Amino acid sequence: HGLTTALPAALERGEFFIEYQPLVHLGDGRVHGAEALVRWSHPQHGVLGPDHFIPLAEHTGLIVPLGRWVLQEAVRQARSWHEQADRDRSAPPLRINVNLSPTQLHHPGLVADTVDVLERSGLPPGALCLEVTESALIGADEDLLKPLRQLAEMGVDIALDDFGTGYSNLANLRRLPVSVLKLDRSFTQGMQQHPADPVDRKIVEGIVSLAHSLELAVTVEGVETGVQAEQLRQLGCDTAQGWYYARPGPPDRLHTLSLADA
Ligand code: G
Ligand code: G
Ligand code: MN
Ligand code: NA
Repeated sequence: HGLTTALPAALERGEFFIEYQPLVHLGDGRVHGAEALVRWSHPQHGVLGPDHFIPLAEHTGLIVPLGRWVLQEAVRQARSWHEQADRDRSAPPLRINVNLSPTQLHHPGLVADTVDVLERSGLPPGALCLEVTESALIGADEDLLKPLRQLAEMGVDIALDDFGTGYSNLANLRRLPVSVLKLDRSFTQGMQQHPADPVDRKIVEGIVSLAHSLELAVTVEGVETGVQAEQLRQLGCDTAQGWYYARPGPPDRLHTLSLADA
């Protein structure tokens, strides 16, 4: 594959950039934070989404330096939002979500790199949320969980991404150092009609009730309409993300959005 050999050079040439998609509180629509989503501005192919190069980067190991770059860049951006909010005495400080792939999870430098990035930026650990897919943690042993546990003890939030697609044992949740469930967008799709599909309703109700009893927050993904947002709010979901609020975009927009609701 031609892209394989191009990846390390692309990282060196600074061809990657990050778009930010807001997360909002379902209760009042205030901006809660943003998810960092990496893109590659390819000199011939134009802007490529993560599906075009993350699997390759995983396969070749480049995901480790690339992931470190994303973390550093996103954390620095979040720190700059915090500084703006301080200056404007406005909106509460925004939080930043960063995706971790399975290879990064297995990499021995994860905790040290994260601590280093946080310390150099001055962002409080509590403002960072690392997203790990549910499938990456299925059957995870203590060795794999230990770094996540260490990060959680420092105050970093760990979110279970694409939750509900991985067939994980719900009782297993108790064992994981996670504080957020990100409900997969297939559940959101089931909320398009009003009233929603009764089975989807029951499932979301059950997940929310279990999550809250374990003191986990629930974020819903892929919200595209007000009907979905309202039904998910009524079911007790805490925060939401999706095109209804905003598409992924440049970082400057986030601060403006959060000022607008201050
Ligand atoms: O917008 P979207 O096409 O950005 O994202 C597609 C997928 O790519 C999502 O599943 C998302 O979790 C993943 N992704 C986006 N950015 C990153 C990143 O920085 N690291 C990793 N590992 N995955 C990412
Ligand atoms: O990490 P994760 O798999 O959750 O990445 C989020 C993915 O979902 C990205 O590809 C992002 O562009 C996409 N996305 C974000 N909002 C919406 C939405 O409202 N609808 C759909 N179909 N996709 C979305
Ligand atoms: Mn994600
Ligand atoms: Na997801």
